Amino acid sequence: MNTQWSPTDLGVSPGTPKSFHLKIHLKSHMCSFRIQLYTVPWIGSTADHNGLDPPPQQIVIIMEKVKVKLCLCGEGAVGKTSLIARYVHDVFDDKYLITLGTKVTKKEMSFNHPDDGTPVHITCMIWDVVGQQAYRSFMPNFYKNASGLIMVFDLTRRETFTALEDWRKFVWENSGDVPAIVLANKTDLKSERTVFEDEIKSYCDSYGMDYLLTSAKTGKNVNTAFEHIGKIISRNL
Ligand SMILES: Nc1nc2c(ncn2[C@@H]2O[C@H](COP(=O)(O)OP(=O)(O)OP(=O)(O)O)[C@@H](O)[C@H]2O)c(=O)[nH]1
Ligand SMILES: [Mg+2]
Repeated sequence: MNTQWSPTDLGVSPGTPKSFHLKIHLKSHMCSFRIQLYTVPWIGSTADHNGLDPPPQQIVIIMEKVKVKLCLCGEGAVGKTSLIARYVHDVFDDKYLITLGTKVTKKEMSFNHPDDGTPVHITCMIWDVVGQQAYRSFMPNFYKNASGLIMVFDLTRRETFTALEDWRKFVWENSGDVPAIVLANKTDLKSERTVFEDEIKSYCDSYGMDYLLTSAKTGKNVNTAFEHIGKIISRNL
């Protein structure tokens, strides 16, 4: 592209970065980019800028694909880390290893846009956090700027379902009304189930949230769940 712009044409003051969003509909898919414009002093010799005085400013354009922040919440040992591991690496481990602090996993997501069906590609940063209540006071900022939330409970432990409301309040108080879905996990443990679908539906309906019955162990509905929240996020990009 040979177009030449001066900093003023672009509304950029020298030295001040200006950033904005650009949605590009390429031939077959949509990519969302964050663009940053910087002006920097001319580095070449005087001859390079035809003897102009003062030397022109150079404009540097930095384009990077938008990263969305997807957070998980829910009580300890409900399967948050296992769901991420199943989705990102397609693995499952029976051993329980508490998540200490936070862990962020990057995943490129591709799906069709829920409104117009065009293929969408986003970079998703998946934030996993310890579910044990004792650690909650350390993480009020964890959910800041989240684009989406996955609330997880364990179908075999009723108290993890009732605790979802506390989690919802905690997250929404700290980061606003983040679009959320509920995952009823460990559906493979059929005989140990203590929470049933009508209660889950009634809870989710009261906040306009969708829910899915999942199993990190068998993989049931795991990809569908992440793709579903990805689609909800893409509507807000
Ligand atoms: N049967 C069965 N076990 C599961 C499932 N998902 C997770 N588990 C097991 O449940 C235990 C806890 O799983 P984690 O993924 O570590 O739970 P977590 O929610 O990340 O726990 P914290 O990090 O403490 O918040 C582990 O032993 C997992 O193997 C599932 O879908 N079915
Ligand atoms: Mg964990």
